[in-house]
Amino acid sequence: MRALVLVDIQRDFLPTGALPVPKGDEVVPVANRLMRELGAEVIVATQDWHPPGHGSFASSHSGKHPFEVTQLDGLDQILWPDHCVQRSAGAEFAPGLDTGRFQKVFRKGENPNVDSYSGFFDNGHRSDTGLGAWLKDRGVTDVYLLGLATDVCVMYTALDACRLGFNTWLVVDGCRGVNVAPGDTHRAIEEMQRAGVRVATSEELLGSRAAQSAGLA
Ligand code: VGL
Ligand code: ZN
Repeated sequence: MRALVLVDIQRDFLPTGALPVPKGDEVVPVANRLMRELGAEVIVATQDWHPPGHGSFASSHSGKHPFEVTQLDGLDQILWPDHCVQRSAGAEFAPGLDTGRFQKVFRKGENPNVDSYSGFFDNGHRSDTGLGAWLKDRGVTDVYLLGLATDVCVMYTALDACRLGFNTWLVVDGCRGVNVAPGDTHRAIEEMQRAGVRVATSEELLGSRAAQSAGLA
């Protein structure tokens, strides 16, 4: 069983959003096409969903600025601009994203004292969103990941998917990175590959799918 997992494709991560990911809007048509054409039995999305004043926001720490690093509950924490505040427009899914195909949405980042980059666990691996068990209950063995941002939430979601024993694919053209430091996206892809994540383009995945159903592969 295959699951398509769309990570944090939300307004605040689009180029006009509060925490802009360059070209983040370009993942929307890739996500829509894969939802239509990949034939994954399971389609889910994650949604960054912070309470106002979340501990990952620079504005919650006096004298700190976005992209500085601090400590939060014993963990290194990059401080971000306020983003994806619960029920705000910025937390909504990207315009044009075909959310009607989502079977379930897993929200993360609700605990004000810890950030949650992965769609499976918080950054301290203390609490669980339920995504792993939900996928396993449905017999999912293969996870196809795309979304925003490659070097933050997509990477941590992919590393956890591998650790949980899913065959994990990164749909590389369906992701864009934030690149707080230049080269972060490149390094993130290498780190995912070292952990066992396979990297493919949507064309490759759809091509092999077409070849399979035509009996050619
Ligand atoms: C993300 C930074 C802060 C992401 C979420 O979705 O990649 N990045 N919160
Ligand atoms: Zn966040």
